[in-house]
Amino acid sequence: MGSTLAQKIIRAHLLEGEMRVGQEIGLRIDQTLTQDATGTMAYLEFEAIGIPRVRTELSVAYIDHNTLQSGFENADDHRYIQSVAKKHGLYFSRPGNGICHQVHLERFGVPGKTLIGSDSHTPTGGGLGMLAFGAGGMDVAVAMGGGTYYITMPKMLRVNLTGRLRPWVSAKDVILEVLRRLTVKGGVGRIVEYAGEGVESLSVPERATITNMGAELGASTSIFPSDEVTRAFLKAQGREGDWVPLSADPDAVYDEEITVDLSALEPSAACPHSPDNVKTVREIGPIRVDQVCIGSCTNSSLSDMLKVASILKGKTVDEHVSLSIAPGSKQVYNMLAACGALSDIISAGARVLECACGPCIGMGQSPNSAGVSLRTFNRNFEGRSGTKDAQVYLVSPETAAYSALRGVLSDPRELGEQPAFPLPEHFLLNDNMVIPPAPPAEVEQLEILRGPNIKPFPVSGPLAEDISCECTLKVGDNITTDHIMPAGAKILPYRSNIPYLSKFCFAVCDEGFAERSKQKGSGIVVGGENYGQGSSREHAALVPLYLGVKAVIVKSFARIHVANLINAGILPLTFADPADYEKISQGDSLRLAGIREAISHGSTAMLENLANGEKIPLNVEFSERQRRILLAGGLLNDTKGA
Ligand code: MIC
Ligand code: SF4
Repeated sequence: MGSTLAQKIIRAHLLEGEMRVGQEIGLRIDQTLTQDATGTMAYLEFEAIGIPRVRTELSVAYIDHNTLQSGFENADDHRYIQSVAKKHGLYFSRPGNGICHQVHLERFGVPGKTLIGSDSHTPTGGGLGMLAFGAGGMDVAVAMGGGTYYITMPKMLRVNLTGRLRPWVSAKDVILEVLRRLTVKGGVGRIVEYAGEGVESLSVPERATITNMGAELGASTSIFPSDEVTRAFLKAQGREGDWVPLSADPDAVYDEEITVDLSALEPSAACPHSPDNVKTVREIGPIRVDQVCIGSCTNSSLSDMLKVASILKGKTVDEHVSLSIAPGSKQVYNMLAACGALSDIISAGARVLECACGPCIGMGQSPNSAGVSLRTFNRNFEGRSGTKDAQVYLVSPETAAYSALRGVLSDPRELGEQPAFPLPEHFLLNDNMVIPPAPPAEVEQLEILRGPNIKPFPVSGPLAEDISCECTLKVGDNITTDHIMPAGAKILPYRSNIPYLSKFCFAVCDEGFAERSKQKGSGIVVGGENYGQGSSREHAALVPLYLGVKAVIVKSFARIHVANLINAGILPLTFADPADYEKISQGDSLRLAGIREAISHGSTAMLENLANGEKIPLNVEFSERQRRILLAGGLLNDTKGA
């Protein structure tokens, strides 16, 4: 029996476990990346582990999220990360060099290698044939120290691509179609592998748009083969030597398969407030648009920007629309300037931003009240833009640019014939914004620069024999990490200051949560399906830990979040019968008697609801490693105890 591409890479990196679906496996990690919003915490944790120099083949620290410096905090954190990188053996990508995933694809990604990053969109690297996972900062810290990365062996889902994209239909429309069909839960527990005759018609940046938004499917990761298209991209990046051909065996067996006919797709949009709420632009109709934002790690490649520039050329943005554009990297920005396309963008009236995440994470450009914003990004969760009642639609760069000119949501196919946008034979190469690590002989005297915003992070104690506390919050399905620990320009500067951050925990759902939790001193959160979907931020576990959350009891969890809860020492429990969700109300007194014993050996634990006398069975099926971490009160305690 042949292997899928992902299975081949897993096999080549397998350190522990067997490749059986649902079993925990341990992988050797070749490369890591961090960004600044999760990086400060990841490096504090790396320092706490105490390994002097990274043991990966390559580790890169990017600065791309917290670039709005309206106080000392972000700049201090950047200096901290820069000083850690130099001392501990990492490359440092300076602010202004671009968004981590775009730069990593251009300059560092290697087919067949494993990569983990403290950002959920790390699977962007799958566009190059890497096996790339988003992970919590603690898992990245461990991998930097040469430690094993653990995942649950996923099922293999093949997306068979047939046909070719029609003019003005884009890679974004491909992944929106996959999201429409599979939903934000459809990828959970799966690796999505793209294959079929349609693959060769997609460039590496287009493939990367698709694997990037596999994060929105909840997939463990997504991957494309490494073929001649990959080779041409790497060659144009001056890195042909990094190329290896990779694909699934012809007789590979997949657990599931869907077919997407590229030629049948049309321009689409994910409607508020979920990336899977997808309709075609025609179906939605010409709704009025207040804002258009082009960029983000999903759609900020050179070809995306050249398409946008060609649509804007010689025109003016509609008078009711604010158009912002953030190229994905310095390479993209430079090349736009060199070929004159930047001038077309500026002349049309776009507000050109630095190459960073920017509006995607609410770092500026929040829309007007109840404003309609078209964005080429990957997430349109409620409130993420910084304006709670904004209506955010996710679209392709082509749809975004054309709609910006027309002032209403518009189908770019109306533009008629599409010019060709071939990838250049040579990208402009200049890595002067990447600072290499110091040679080992020089690190002794290097100082780590810590700003006053860095506060100690919470660490749990060993798991108690019994837990008795109130249900301090009950929420519904598809709760995102943006609900649990919101981001945005006002809050992000405090990612290394958990006490301050805690004031905003769950504020989108319930403004009283933080205060109530502090008063009670401990609590249990109850939720529905796919709890913790979205970002990799471990702050969505560390902040609840700080606020005394002992356990989260839900119908199902998202992959990265459950790993973060375990690492933090919060019990992630699921209802044996999802219908029991109804048997708990916010404010009920709950008891988990003998929980330590159950976590040590058991497969179920009993929750008693003292408010109504109900006895509710919960699943406590964990791997041996996870049980050990939970008993120790988190990964750091476990690592130190080992
Ligand atoms: C996001 O897109 O939500 C982020 C900001 O990039 C996060 C990481 C973070 O919260 O810092 C992610 O996707 O993991
Ligand atoms: Fe940055 Fe947005 Fe990509 Fe997250 S999704 S890494 S905030 S551009």
